[in-house]
Amino acid sequence: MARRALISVSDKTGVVDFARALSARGWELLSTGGTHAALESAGLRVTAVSDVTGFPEMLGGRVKTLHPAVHGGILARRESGHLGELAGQGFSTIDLVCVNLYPFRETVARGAPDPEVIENIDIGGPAMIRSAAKNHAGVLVLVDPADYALALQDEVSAADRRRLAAKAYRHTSEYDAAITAYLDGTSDELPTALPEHFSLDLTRAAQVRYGENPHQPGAIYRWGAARGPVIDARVVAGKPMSFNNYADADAAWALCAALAEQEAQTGQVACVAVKHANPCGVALADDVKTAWEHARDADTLSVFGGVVAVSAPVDLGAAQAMRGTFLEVLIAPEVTPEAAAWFAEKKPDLRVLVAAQSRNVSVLDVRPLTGGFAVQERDARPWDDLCPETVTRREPTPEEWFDLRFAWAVVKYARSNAVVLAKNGVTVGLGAGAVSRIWAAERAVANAGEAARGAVLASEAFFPFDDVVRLAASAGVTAILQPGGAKRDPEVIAACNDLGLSMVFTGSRHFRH
Ligand code: 93A
Repeated sequence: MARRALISVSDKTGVVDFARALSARGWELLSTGGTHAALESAGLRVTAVSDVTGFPEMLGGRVKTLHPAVHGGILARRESGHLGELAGQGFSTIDLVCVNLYPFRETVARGAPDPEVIENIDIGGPAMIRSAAKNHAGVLVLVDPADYALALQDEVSAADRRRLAAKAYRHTSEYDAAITAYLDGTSDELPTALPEHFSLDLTRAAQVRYGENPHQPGAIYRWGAARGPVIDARVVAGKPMSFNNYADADAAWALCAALAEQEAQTGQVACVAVKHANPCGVALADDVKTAWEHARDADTLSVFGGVVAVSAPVDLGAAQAMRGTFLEVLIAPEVTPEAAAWFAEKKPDLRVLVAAQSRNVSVLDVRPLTGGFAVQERDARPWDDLCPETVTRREPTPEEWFDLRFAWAVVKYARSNAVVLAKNGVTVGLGAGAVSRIWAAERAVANAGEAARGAVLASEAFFPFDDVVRLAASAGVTAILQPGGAKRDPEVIAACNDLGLSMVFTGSRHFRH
């Protein structure tokens, strides 16, 4: 007897081709109303599920496949006892279940009224998926068109069947999690709530020689079909990318993208130098060459061996300005052929990457834990989301406001505790990854030296004491930005007022541990 495939899909993409391929391999096709119509109109021979169950679809489609002829056919163990029982009822086995569910999340996302959302809770689909996944020893379960090709093979291994079953349960549990969030009313307050189960659908995106150190194996992976500016960058010159190069280039490019609005405001371009995942020099200037020179000069020591991102095309002049500095990676939206040729000849080790200017890539931030990992949505909160409020008698000047916003963007990309000093769109001092806030501030002030005079200061988290204010004032800093929210805020504000500084509270903390 022909093997039977039950196909019931809301999203009909690719289903006709798949059904045709199954049919050509001798499978009998069973299908629910809409899918049946789609397959039949493509010229395929399909049996309606209602002919299998002997019942019409009812309650406006709420009951289509919820019938022993369907679930018995899926759930029967492929052994004489169950098969005999099935035959006794006049039922036959179903050997493949291909289902995608009512578009519940999409219906919620477009703000549909409640009755429509409720109607889009799929009952029969998940039931079939779960039945088929339980009986994966005898049934193939497909919830993802990417697996259609696998199902067309003559033999699908037991390991693949089990993998498909796990994927199926993950799929239905994510679906249930979305329904739960909607009914709990949490979807509005927590639009970014992460699902209870992730699809760990990873593919190797690049091979690296080793991990952070030569004795650690490493590799670069991609989440699902996600594209990333660095993972997918074009390498136009230089050696192969290393594990650390990927990490630093990603950090540099992300910060560069975060400065886009301020660039647009002033018609400037950005240059970001990163060392060990922390920015060490960041500058906005009229052209790439000047931006690079300012970013370099912000900390000529640390930029050695750094990774540099720029927001505009690199021409020969800009390339030549990098002559005297040893850099690991340069990443830009474009590199002119002359500049690429110059790099290849004069700096053959420098990896030169051309990346797409994807601005709002939503990314997950993953931290390793022994035996698992912690995951969160990356902190991509834009400036426009904040309500910055001056809490001192003195208001920042327009120039200080510009620099405060710039320093805020930079400090978000530095490891906590972090303090950034900036002046005229250039960082002049940076303290990052310090275990106490005052140490981060001391580092930044020492780094800046005389340049701290007239600079602004940004901190990614609040000040527990007024010590940072006093240090900043003695170095010549004139305005400070921080989230606020500490117990001693009144003392901190009073210190600013005494010393003639402006202070802005953003209300938003940006830890990066
Ligand atoms: O309303 S349901 O929960 N009741 C069912 O018995 C049932 N069986 C399949 N929804 C049901 N389905 C779903 O119908 C499938 O999960 C699929 O998403 C959709 C396909 O419907 P059609 O083939 O009519 O377009």
